[in-house]
Amino acid sequence: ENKESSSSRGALIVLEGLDRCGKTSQSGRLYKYLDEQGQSVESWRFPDRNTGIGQMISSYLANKSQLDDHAIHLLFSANRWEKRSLMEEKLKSGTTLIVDRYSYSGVAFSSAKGLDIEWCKAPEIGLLAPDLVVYLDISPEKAAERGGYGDERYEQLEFQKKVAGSYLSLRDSSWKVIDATLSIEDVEKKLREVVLDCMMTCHKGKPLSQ
Ligand code: DGP
Ligand code: NA
Ligand code: NA
Repeated sequence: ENKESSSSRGALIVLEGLDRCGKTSQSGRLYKYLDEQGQSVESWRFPDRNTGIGQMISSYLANKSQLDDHAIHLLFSANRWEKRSLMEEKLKSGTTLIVDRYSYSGVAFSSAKGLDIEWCKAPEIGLLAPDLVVYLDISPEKAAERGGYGDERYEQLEFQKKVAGSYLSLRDSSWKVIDATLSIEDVEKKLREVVLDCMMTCHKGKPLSQ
């Protein structure tokens, strides 16, 4: 393999967590920080609601359309697949991607509905493997107290409790877990630490994998 290109590629950094855990503001802050450091970095999110598939997902989440649980699961997955080649291109050209939700959301949310977990994982196989997964940890009860909760289909306490359980069973020792109930600044600081550590050490020399 070509050592040079694998050591100069960007890092694939994924943020996961329950709704209202603060992922979106933290990915914005992290993006701004890395960008100001002169890094080549982009902030992405899934679902990407801008594509045709993304618009179907968005309409489903807003309760404007109904879909079979398996069908919506596959649409979420397809939404990641349609961005895969661009993702690979960006990473290979040296751009670090901060991605707000990825395959773990797919598996956690759909298996929380009762779908078989192995069935949920299958369509994610072959997507690019993250270099770092950061889980912003908050209890479903605390998340529910935060503003804006309840606007979309999945933002309900009982369902989020199930999602939390699914995430717990998906987590492995490589995930970095940050207490999302700390102040915004403290979460930001801890996030920077794990991300800089990954960018300086863990993804260096490691080829992109699936
Ligand atoms: P967000 O834009 O991050 O608020 O995500 C929208 C909602 O969709 C949120 O409740 C999490 C959920 N979600 C994200 N990705 C997936 C997925 O792949 N499958 C399912 N079932 N739900 C997902
Ligand atoms: Na949300
Ligand atoms: Na689903």
